[in-house]
Amino acid sequence: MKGFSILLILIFIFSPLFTFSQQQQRDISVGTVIIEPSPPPPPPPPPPGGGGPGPIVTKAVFRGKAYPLAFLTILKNGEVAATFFAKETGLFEKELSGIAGGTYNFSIWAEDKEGRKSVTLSFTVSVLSGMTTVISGIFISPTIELSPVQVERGDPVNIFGQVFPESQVDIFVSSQEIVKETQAGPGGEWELKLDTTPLEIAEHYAKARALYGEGEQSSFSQTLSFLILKPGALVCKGADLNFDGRVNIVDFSILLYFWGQKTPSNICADINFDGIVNIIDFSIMMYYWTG
Ligand SMILES: [Ca+2]
Ligand SMILES: [Ca+2]
Repeated sequence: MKGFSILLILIFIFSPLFTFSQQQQRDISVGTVIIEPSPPPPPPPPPPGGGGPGPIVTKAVFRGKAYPLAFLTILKNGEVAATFFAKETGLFEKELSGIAGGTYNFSIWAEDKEGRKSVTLSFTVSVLSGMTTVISGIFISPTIELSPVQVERGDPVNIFGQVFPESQVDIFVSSQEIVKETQAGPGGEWELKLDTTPLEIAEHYAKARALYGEGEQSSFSQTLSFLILKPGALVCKGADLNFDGRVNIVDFSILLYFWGQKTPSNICADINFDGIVNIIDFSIMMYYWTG
């Protein structure tokens, strides 16, 4: 959201570029500072009953990039104002009519074909009475998923999701700053097989951002966490140190054998993988005790 705020500020900086055409149409670009050309204005509605001025129509038009056939939701002041699907190209356009002039807080998010959600973009727009306000350049953030969410160091974590087709996707991994890049396919799917060898044994986070064309940039995706475990850790079965399905005196005797050892040769004896076999491992064992 921070990046998005900066972009909104940029929009204000670039506000002289907004076109206030003679055809009562106003264009606002959201998500990037690219001002898209406005389509020709629709012909004026035929006057009812012939003669007299037509009704004053106030409209907001939302236009931008999501994923092929993404399911989009627009909120107006926190309430659902429209739901619709993006085109197969990933582009979308939605017109909200029947709204009064005024300042609105609009939000928009997308759900991809797997039900994963983008982050929600929110922006405040002044809709002028009797005009069509076009909010263009909306670039919905990528969706993101991790699999598996815990691995032994050295095993890959697949990071994937959906985005506007053919976008470049930058993946940011923290707490160690690692930035990887991948390219989305024609269907908008993107994937990165992250090599976890350089990562510390700890919890890490991943998020993604998309770039398209010349400088169009989405906001960040949701941030997801994953856990890097010591190699061999996933082989262990918690407090069941001899893998017989029970936690009992046999496991306790194994624990005692390695008691006080740092990095024990039986890595499973260090049940919580904190580097030492001690009272904490014992209390975990008591918790899972089956007798
Ligand atoms: Ca056992
Ligand atoms: Ca321990």
